[in-house]
This record gives sequence, structure tokens and C-alpha cells, in this order.
Amino acid sequence: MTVESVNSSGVDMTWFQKLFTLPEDGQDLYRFLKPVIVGGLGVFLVWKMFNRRKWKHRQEWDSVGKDVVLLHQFVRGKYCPNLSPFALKVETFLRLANIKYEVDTKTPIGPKGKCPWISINGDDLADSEFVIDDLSSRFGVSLDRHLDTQRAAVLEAVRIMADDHLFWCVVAWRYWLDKCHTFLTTQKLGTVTTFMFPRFMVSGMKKKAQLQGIGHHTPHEIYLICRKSCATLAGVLGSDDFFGGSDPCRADCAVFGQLTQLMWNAPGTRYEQLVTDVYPNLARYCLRMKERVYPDWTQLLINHTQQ
Ligand SMILES: N[C@@H](CCC(=O)N[C@@H](CS)C(=O)NCC(=O)O)C(=O)O
Repeated sequence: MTVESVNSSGVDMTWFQKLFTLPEDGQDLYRFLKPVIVGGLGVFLVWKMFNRRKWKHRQEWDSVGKDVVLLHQFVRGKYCPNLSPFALKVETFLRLANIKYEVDTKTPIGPKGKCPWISINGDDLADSEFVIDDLSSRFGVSLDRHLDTQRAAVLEAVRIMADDHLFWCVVAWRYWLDKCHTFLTTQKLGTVTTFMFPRFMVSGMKKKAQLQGIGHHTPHEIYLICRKSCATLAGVLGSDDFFGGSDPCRADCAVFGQLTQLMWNAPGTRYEQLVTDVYPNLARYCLRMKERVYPDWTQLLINHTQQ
């Protein structure tokens, strides 16, 4: 059987050319079908490629072994192990709860479109709070067991302030007001990424900050909101070693994650000074957490690992 035939100009056509050549009759139908066929083929190929990639990733993610968490997060920074306070929150929890984990930086954005997320025993979980809830019950651990109900409730309110209020001050300042300038000095990104980053982040994050609400304030007002959050944290911490008292609790994971961004990822700015000068018990707290949870802090940093 031949795959070739001859068109009206007498030139040989392959089956492929024939597929996209209008016959004399039924031209209208073909004109309609052509984009449908081409589009459908394109969608099918993209879907196949995507599925293949996903399947390959799934195999990699599952290869870490039973009951080992794979923490998907951004690459390490120069001064602080992560630019994402929520990634550090989960990593801090994993360490305090003695749960085995490995890190993946190839797919930092998860099923909810945010970083971090985790895979464990074939399950994918997103959102730091849901991740910690799940792991706490899966492994039967409670970092809050030494807290009474009232203290645990106060610390949950503190945690929400850190994750959903202080966080937005840092986002608004880092990506929009400071135009990523300080941020880029704290990360080791490729030349193209460094060039492109501010070009889409500044306007993108301004829009997000406005949708959240904080983006409607002036730069000084945003700083004042951040200062008030730090004052609150400094007041709740007082002279204790940790928010959980003599031992870190769940809230410490979140608060430490957020404060690390001021302490190590805002060098030379008044945002850094909030913890180092204005409320120095917060800087002492950060150093204490770093020593307790991250004895390998320096080895994790990008200059040391060359990731
Ligand atoms: N509620 C989420 C927040 C996570 C989050 O906002 N992550 C940021 C990085 S710090 C992110 O992925 N942002 C990407 C985006 O919003 O498009 C959690 O607790 O995990």
C-alpha cells in the first residue's frame, strides 16, 4: 500500500500533507476541522509530555523510602537556609519532631501553587499548617505537649500573626518597596534569573500586596506595622528561651521561619534592625533556635554546598 497520492497540481503528497489539504468538496467542513485537529493534537502532545514528567518525578519522590518526608522547597540562600519562611517552618518542625526527611529543590511549587509542600508514602501535602497537622498525627508527635491549653491558644494567635501578618510586611518590603534589591544580594541566582526576577516580581507582588490589603499603605506605614508585630513577638517572648518556654513548640517553627527573614535576609536595612537593635531579644532568640535546631546551618548555605 502506498502512502502517497497526487494533488491537483500533479505533485506527490504524503499522508500528512493530505491530512491538511482541503478536498474540492466539503471545503467548509475541512476548514472547520483543521484547527480542531491541529489544536487537539497539540493539547494531546503537551498532556502526554506533562504526564511523562509527572510520572518520572513521582518515581523520584517515592524513592526516598517509607516514612521519609520529601520536603519540596526553594534552593538554599547565602545567609539563611531558605527564602521562604514557610519552608523553614516545616524544616524546623521536621527537625524538632525527629522525622527523617530529604530535600527536593527541583519542584518547589506544589499542588496549591505555593512553596513548600511535601510528599510522604505516595501522598502529596501542601500548606505548612496542614503539613504539620498531618505529620503530627501520622508520627504521633506533639511539640506542644508541655503547654497548657491557655498558653497553646495564645501561641496559636501569635503563630497566625507571624504567618499571616508579619509575613506580608516582609513580602511587601522585599519584592515591591525594595524592588528585590536586598533580596537578590542574599540569594545566588543565575544571571538571567537575577535580571528577570525584579521585572516580574515587583509588579506581581505589588498586586498581591494590594489584594491582601497591606499594599494600600505607605512604605513607612508598612514598616510601622512590621515594627508593631515585632514588638508583640518580643513582648510575648519576654525573657524566655523559646515561645514554648524552655523548649520550642509548634509556634516556634512558624515564628522562627518568619523572623529569619528579618535577621538574615534583610542585611543592612531597618527591617533587620528591628530584630538586632529595636527588639534584641528577638535576635538572641533567632541565634538560640539556630544553635538548637540547625547545628549544620553554615553547611546548608549555598556558598558551602554550591547547589
Ligand atoms: N499558607 C501557605 C503559604 C505559603 C506561601 O505563601 N509560600 C510562598 C513562598 S514564601 C509562595 O509560594 N508564593 C508563591 C505565590 O504566592 O505565587 C503555607 O503555610 O505553606
